[in-house]
Amino acid sequence: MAAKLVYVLNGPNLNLLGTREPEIYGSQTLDDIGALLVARGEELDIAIDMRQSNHEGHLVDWLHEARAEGASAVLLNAGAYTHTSVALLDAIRAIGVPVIEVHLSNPHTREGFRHTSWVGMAAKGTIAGFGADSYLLALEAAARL
Ligand code: CA2
Repeated sequence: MAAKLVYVLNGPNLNLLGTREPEIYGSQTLDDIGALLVARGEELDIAIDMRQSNHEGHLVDWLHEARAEGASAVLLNAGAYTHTSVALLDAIRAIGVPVIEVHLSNPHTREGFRHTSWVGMAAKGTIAGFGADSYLLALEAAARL
């Protein structure tokens, strides 16, 4: 059994990764990124539990579950809910597990509505703009917490 457990939660439309808009989000699928995380997790002695949902409430439930399961950190790419969801902000504050906000793109170089992050108001930190590597860099950060 691995020494640590890290949840990797992905929000709406990220199931489409690798199929559309590769100029913004890259050509790797979410499964490709999951495989990279599992491989790096093995080296770091971290088990990865990665999920995606298009439904806000699922993400809230999974944040609660991360706490119940004793996860040491959560990597969260909440997709567009990043910019709208007080429910995710409240959940992150409630669970007491460090959440690392992850984005493939850099929202600050994009439309103004992406410059506000409710997730970021409660996150331990944010890694954005490095494509699939954002997830791997966030896992490195989680390993050092
Ligand atoms: O850059 C990121 O990771 C985002 O979280 C992606 C979200 C966007 O709303 C955030 O502002 C930044 C959008 C995810 C949509 O994913 C797609 C993937 C492939 C094709 C179309 C959408």
